[in-house]
Amino acid sequence: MTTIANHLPTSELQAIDAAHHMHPFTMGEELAQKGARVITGANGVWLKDSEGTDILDGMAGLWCVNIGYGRDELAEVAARQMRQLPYYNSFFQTTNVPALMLAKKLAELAPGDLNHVFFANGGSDANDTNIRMVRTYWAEKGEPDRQVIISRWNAYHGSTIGGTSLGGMKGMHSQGGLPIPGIEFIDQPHWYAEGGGMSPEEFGLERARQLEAKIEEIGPDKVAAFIGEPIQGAGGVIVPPSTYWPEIQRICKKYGILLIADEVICGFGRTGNWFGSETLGIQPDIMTVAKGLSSGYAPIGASIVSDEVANVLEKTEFNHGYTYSGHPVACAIALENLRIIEEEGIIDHVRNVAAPYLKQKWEALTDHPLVGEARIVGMMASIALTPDKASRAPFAADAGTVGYICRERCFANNVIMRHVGDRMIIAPPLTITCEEIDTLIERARKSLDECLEQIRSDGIYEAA
Ligand code: PXG
Repeated sequence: MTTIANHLPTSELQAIDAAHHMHPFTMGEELAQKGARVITGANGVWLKDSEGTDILDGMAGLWCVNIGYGRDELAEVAARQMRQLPYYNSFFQTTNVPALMLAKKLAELAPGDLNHVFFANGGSDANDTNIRMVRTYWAEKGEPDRQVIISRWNAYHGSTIGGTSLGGMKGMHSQGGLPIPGIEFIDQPHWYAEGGGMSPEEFGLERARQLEAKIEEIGPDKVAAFIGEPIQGAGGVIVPPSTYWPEIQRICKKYGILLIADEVICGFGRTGNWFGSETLGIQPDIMTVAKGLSSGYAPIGASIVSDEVANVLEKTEFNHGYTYSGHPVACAIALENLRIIEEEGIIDHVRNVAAPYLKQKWEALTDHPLVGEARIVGMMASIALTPDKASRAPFAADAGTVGYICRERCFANNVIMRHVGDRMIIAPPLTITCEEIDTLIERARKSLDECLEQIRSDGIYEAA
């Protein structure tokens, strides 16, 4: 059998990594000098690196390991399925049992009449499916001019050509000549950074009404769909004002455009319900799911589609699909993951235990001199770092400079928190205990203290 060489010295593993492994969203040269941290194992909320250090994973991998690491049941289901049927496709009038059972389960769990599932390998390619699906839907309905999808600046919908185009990250668009034609953007509902003197409620309405203005500008008969994350994740855990989603929903209904909720981060318990759409009061026509669907134990994503959309698509051949759509091993793992979430009451644990406890500790971080606001819904949370709490001012230094320093301090203190610009974010495994939350907060506070000390001594503790 292949030996996975955990026994090599760290420096050797790092040298091989630097020589051959290209990392996503990473400055290769800088990482090669520094050496990547080599993660060799994990259990619960704890990662272990090649030096034997235990690290508290405040990000559940990349927002995905909802049930925590080290669940043998998933390994066993995977091995069993590999022996039974490691692969078969669902292209040519065939199916497999894990795929059809998972589709049924997702139809049960998803809100409203979202009863049909198109499988993908992750969130990006599920969103690629959505682009082609909504455009094909309108063409089949006899409205082929309805091609435009409206999204939001600073949204994240993945990193394929389609996903990057739907996302509103300008730094991503600039690499590869994106977005593709027919994607339009409105501003994000980010009150803390962009709300100025408005109340959050006024601001939420103002941002939602940009959708109506954009539809009128493009022409209502040319708009296919609107896409949004219930709560923006990669953009910085931006919780929209309470007025935002109801107004978006009203506008989508008024113009008859499809609403796509990108649940890749918000799904499977993250916000305290099965889906973020339930927490935020959204009734989508299509949901994108991935990540927590398998708790990251296997790559899998899906589009969950309404009866209306599926009924229209059913009448044509939708020339779309991936070799691994409905992969039996990934589907079997996802089914076992959903069983664990359900039978172990993990969403109740979030709602009744972990989220209320974390909320209290997280919001208390606003007593720290660097923290301007703390936002949290369920088990996704952010804090804004600021040099001036009263004015919500950004730092004079380039956006992200202080956030990066803080993230480096977290890394050194063996807790994983991400930074997005100068916001620090967490999304730990949903199974985290109160004791582990205490450890997380202790390490976060220590990192904030050290960050403050460093920016003072670097002379960058000042407002723009
Ligand atoms: N939609 C949303 C809302 C996401 O958060 C994707 C789609 C794409 O999924 P895949 O499985 O193709 O990666 C995502 C992924 C970060 C980070 O740094 C976030 C994601 C991926 C990688 C990094 O916050 N989200």
